[in-house]
Amino acid sequence: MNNFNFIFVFICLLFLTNRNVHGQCSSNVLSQYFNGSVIGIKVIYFESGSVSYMIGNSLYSAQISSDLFNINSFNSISSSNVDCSRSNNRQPFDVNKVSLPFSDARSLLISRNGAVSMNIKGIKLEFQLSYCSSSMAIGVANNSIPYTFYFSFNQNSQFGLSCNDTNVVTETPKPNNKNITISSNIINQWTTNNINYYQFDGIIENKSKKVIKSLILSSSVQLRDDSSIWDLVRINNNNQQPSTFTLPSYVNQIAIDSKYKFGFITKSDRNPTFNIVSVTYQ
Ligand SMILES: *[C@@H]1O[C@H](CO)[C@@H](O)[C@H](O)[C@H]1NC(C)=O
Ligand SMILES: *[C@@H]1O[C@H](CO)[C@@H](O)[C@H](O)[C@H]1NC(C)=O
Ligand SMILES: *[C@@H]1O[C@H](CO)[C@@H](O)[C@H](O)[C@H]1NC(C)=O
Ligand SMILES: *[C@@H]1O[C@H](CO)[C@@H](O)[C@H](O)[C@H]1NC(C)=O
Ligand SMILES: CC(=O)N[C@H]1CO[C@H](CO)[C@@H](O)[C@@H]1O
Repeated sequence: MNNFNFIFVFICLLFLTNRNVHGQCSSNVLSQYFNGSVIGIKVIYFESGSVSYMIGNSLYSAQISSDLFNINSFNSISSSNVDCSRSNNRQPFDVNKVSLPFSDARSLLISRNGAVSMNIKGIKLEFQLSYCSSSMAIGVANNSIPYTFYFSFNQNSQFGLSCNDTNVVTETPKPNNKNITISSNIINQWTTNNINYYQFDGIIENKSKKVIKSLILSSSVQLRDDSSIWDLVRINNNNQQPSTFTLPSYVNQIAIDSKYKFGFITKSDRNPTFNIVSVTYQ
């Protein structure tokens, strides 16, 4: 990790001396990233003399949103996180202080025309990217901080994980794929004002040979209301059907040999079907 700060200075110098930045953002420049592939995004910004560096992955999927939306836990690391534990040397960008800036899959939205909506730990920013090249863009947000975005078709994996990224893959599974199963069963039921309610436990089981890093599910489940699902996050608008769900941002992975549990309340006793829209393995 000792080289990390030097790499940072290098990245920052690259940014400051970058002469390949052309004019206004047009939809043509960014539209290549709206082709259904998972897009690796890196964000660098400067605030009060510190540098923050965020990485993660986003996706455009017509059924879900007209924007690129974040599909997994973006990681953020900052020069202001200093570690002094090793040999009493100041080490910025302490990997043990990585934070998860986004709380759901709508926290970083980028439109084809370069409109950005970003919600970092409850602070909402909306701005227009002002300069774009084919792989980078800069915009000054309404908190006066300039944000630089780097786009790539290579997916990012999280800080602090094994450096061997060769096996990060995102798939759109076939309907009869048995490697990931999603099942549910009723654990409680009650009647209020003559309406029957059913509480379900859901289980996602990874029967593949790989660690699941992120998942997008689609279902026509009719929830009691917007708050009647936990440990899954609905991406699209409440009344839109089918609904799309993702793992909450605090879930970094569905580990090897683990089952992931979620819960929900419906007005129907029929077990809903959850289909897998996409899955990212590492
Ligand atoms: C999207 O474009 C990239 C770069 O051209 C390509 O590698 C990728 O396969 C495309 N994805 C889809 C789903 O067509
Ligand atoms: C930035 O814009 C958003 C959305 O319009 C607004 O909610 C937020 O308060 C603004 N932030 C600042 C620092 O002006
Ligand atoms: C990286 O992972 C791949 C796939 O699991 C494996 O074949 C390869 O040997 C690994 N490389 C190293 C250096 O560990
Ligand atoms: C299930 O996972 C195995 C191992 O990762 C893979 O070889 C196989 O093709 C997968 N099956 C399906 C139906 O995707
Ligand atoms: C639930 C779960 O994690 N299942 C599988 C995930 O991937 C590992 C990889 O070896 C399998 O062993 C698990 O059964």
